[in-house]
Amino acid sequence: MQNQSQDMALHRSAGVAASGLRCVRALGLLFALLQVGAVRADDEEVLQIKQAFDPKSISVAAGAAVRFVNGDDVKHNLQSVAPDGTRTDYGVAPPGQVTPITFAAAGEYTVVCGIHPRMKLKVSVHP
Ligand SMILES: [Cu+2]
Repeated sequence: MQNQSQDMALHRSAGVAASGLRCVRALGLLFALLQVGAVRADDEEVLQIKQAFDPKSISVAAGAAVRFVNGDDVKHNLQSVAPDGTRTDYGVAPPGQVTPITFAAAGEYTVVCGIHPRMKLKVSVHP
């Protein structure tokens, strides 16, 4: 009889431990999602993949930094063309390199690759 109640207590505590673990996992996932959200909000990321930008257009607030991640196995170049036509060259990025570009003023920018002429990204910078 005593053994039976001990077993019951053991089962109950195992159940509590399992649900506690599930709770911790859920919190971890929520935290990860919040972190992704935080990154997206003020630090947009664009992937250079298969000799294209992914996504092909983004919208960011003035002053936001966009991280360009070379996810290809070839070198890429980054040049931003401002609304007034001013071109800024950010050099050549080897595979895996992350290049941040800050868009200070509002307007429609284009980011291109000097090595692959078909690579184009539209950046709408809002105030
Ligand atoms: Cu390229």
